[in-house]
Amino acid sequence: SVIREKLLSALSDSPDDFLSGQALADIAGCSRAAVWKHIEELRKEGFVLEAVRKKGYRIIGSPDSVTANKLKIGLKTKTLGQYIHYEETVGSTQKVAHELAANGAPEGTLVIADEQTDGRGRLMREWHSSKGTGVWMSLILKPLLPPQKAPQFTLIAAVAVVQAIQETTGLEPQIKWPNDILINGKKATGILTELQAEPDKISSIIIGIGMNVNQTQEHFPDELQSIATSYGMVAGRSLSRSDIVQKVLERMEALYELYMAKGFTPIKLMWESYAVSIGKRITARTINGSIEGYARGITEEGVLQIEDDTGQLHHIYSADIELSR
Ligand code: BTX
Repeated sequence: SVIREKLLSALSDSPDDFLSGQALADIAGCSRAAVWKHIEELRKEGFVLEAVRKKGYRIIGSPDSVTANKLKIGLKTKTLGQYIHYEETVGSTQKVAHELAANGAPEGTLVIADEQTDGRGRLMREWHSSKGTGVWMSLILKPLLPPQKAPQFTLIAAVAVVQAIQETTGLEPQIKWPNDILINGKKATGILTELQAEPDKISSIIIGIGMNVNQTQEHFPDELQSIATSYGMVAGRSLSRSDIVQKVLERMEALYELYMAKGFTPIKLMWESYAVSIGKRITARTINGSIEGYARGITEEGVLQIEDDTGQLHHIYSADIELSR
């Protein structure tokens, strides 16, 4: 609710001072009784609000949640994440975002959940999304662009995520084309870009981002034990999911603006600087078979270029890649 948002931002702006019930009522534009009710609701969400007679309220703790209330405190974006649709448990945030987008959700709408029971990767593969441990989110963008440009958004999002991880954790993640973010060689994040489009124009791009933040080894099922990791496992401490989401939204907004103003070239340079496979010998498995060779780079369109042993250059639009040994 708008009132709760106003209360939280007032309390968060002055963490050391008490704000009286009347002051909060004035700020939020409601009665003192309503303030009290909203404070109770916020406590249920996990915020720790101290109340002292004759002094008022102050905030002394907030949960590691990714609710709309929590994410909006201190969020420094103009559009991305200004509308937040949070659900505690959802099948897939992609599905919810598709529905919202089809029903006119504005650009920058964020769908986020504490848990997904049917999280999806590419080709309908499963994305493991355990409760309270990661960030499972889908962002709706509405760029005025032809549909062919959509795959570039996977790469823009990857750069945004890498920069956000660097800023919040000091870790140095790497990107594996097209959509994996690796830390210490293990998958810590996946990105899935989907599209609603007319023949010549994008209606909505839905960028799904799954970030493993605070999982420990036991959270991952057997088949992921050797390939998956979380930021927290590598950093050796538990991390604030909401800080990471805010940073991703901020970086994404900046990169999106840069992209719309200057095109893909500046993003491509950043992307290549984080890419693990460029210059290395790789195998790309596509639906039409495998190609082995040296990854030479990506094109202006975000297409991967591989040079095989005969010197022929292949353009890879979609594949899973593996570093050869
Ligand atoms: P992908 O097809 O590149 O990767 C899927 C593969 O990654 C799986 O087959 C499995 O081997 C592995 N995997 C599954 N879960 C995890 C995990 N938690 N960590 C590491 N590896 C894993 C990647 O697809 C794109 C994933 C996007 C997920 C987001 S979450 C929010 C949004 N909603 C939704 O349903 N999907 C997106």
